[in-house]
Amino acid sequence: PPNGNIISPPVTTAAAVVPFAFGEATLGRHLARRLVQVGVSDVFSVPGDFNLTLLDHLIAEPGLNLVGCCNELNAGYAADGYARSRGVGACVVTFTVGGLSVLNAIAGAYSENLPLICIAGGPNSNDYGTNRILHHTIGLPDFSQELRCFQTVTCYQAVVNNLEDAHEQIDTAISTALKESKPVYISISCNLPAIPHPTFSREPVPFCLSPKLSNKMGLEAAVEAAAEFLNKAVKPVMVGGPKLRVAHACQAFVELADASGYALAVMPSGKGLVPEHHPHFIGTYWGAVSTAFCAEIVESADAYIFAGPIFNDYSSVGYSLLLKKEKALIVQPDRVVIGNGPTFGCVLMKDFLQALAKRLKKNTTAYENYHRIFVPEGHPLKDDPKEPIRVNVLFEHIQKMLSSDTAVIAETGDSWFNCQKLKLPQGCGYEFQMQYGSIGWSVGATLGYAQAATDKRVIACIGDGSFQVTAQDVSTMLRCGQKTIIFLINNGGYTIEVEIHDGPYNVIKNWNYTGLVDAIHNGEGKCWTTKVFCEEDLTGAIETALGAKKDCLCFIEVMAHKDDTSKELLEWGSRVSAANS
Ligand code: TPP
Repeated sequence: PPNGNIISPPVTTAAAVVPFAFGEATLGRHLARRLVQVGVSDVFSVPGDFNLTLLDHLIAEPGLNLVGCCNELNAGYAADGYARSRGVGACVVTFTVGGLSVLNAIAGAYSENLPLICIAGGPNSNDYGTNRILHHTIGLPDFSQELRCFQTVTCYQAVVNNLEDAHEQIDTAISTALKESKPVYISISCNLPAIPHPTFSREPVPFCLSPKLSNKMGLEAAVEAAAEFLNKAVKPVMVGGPKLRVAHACQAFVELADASGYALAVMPSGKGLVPEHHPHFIGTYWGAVSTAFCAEIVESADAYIFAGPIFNDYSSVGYSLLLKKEKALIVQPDRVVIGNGPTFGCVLMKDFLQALAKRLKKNTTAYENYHRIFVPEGHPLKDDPKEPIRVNVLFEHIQKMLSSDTAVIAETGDSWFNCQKLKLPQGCGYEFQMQYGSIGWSVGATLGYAQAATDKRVIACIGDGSFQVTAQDVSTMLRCGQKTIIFLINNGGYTIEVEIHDGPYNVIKNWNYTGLVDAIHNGEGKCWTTKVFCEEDLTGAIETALGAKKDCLCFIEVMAHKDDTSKELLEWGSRVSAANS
């Protein structure tokens, strides 16, 4: 695959699971086996009395590892990070207090089209229909509050409070998550996980998913119309968006670029889904904050294919993109829209791109012109290596660390802009949460991603404000023996907010971040921390992280000036601010 995080649909196989011994065909084991069958081998959880028996049955499943997290929000973020690498993730929480705590992470996974199975221990099945008041609720005889909250952030909800329907409910929930690429909610009554039932076969019956198919006539008509539209263009370009992932169309997108010769750009939120080593690659298209010469080529094209875009206020830089609808061919996971003209529904992106590749005339004009006019970006000025570190120097060093054996996790904040400019080598993973942008996401997501992508060393770039939200789960990274390198950028505030609209609320209390991580480490697990004040410190720290401490979680606190931002953030901030007012 072009990049590390380009995943195939989860494989459903019965090979990984073994027949249950007599009496083991319980609801809990059935659920555990189903998780393993769809590709989940780690479940992120926080225990509570409504889910304890369920957890017993999950850990009894040989292929399943339970990862205890410090809080439910991080467990949800970890399942999100895991799903980005594995194609599906799962977390287990307790009734309402756990459920409401994980909601924000589930909403984020929804926004990123991630199949995430959120399992909550629920009330005793005998309590349904009574007017009992349960603990962990707000004190009303109503068990539905948690469910009602999940209805807005999941695509399917199953309340399993009887054994007769449990098999069907669980299978429908899991298959819906995979089909829709969205989170689902499964509540399991706390008294049921240990009970066997004839519907839970002792044999590992495979999990079946019916594939989505394109409408054949619609596909042909869409390809015909698109070919006509594009073959008369003089300098067409292609731009990949974030929904390439959910459409499983990354490879088809590249094949189209190969066949057509078109220039290839990526939207900021699609970074990692389009190969940056491809000869036609021209950079990130992000309006006024695009990488050098990319916006000029895209906006001056006479036709552009946007595959899986999301145009929101942030990706459109405060609605300032210079695009024209009549020049655009928009390909979404299941539909194609051509200019101001027709829309073709029930057409899958992957099928469409593959069929279109056979119909386009070769046109290399835009890409060749990009090469003709392109002047490479400069390098940061050389300072005395003992001068206070500058953020652009930091990222120049991070760039050199990247390879197919690494993956970058970028937290919301100036890291969005600094990481966006990293040129990803083939196979280097890249993840961030641009649509939802919930600060603190990266700590949990790093935990989950590293747990899933054991072949990669994760490099997380996290601002101090974001880290303060979810720092605890560095603890779980250590427990799991992860070797992530965390760059904590200590600039004393919420800098991205400063550039949108400043006030005293954007200054945060300074922490001793390495001291905090040392306290969490507490002598258990492999951990190395250091503070970096100048370039010389940084080169030393990176050398150690990649050398003597390569088997450790390495936490590098970079002391940056509070006004040291990327130039893209300054430009983007003023445009978003104008759109907000
Ligand atoms: N709360 C949540 C959960 N998510 C948010 N996005 C915000 C608040 C608003 N917000 C967006 S970015 C940001 C805040 C508070 C500050 C991030 O600061 P930091 O992590 O230090 O990164 P920097 O901007 O300094 O690079």
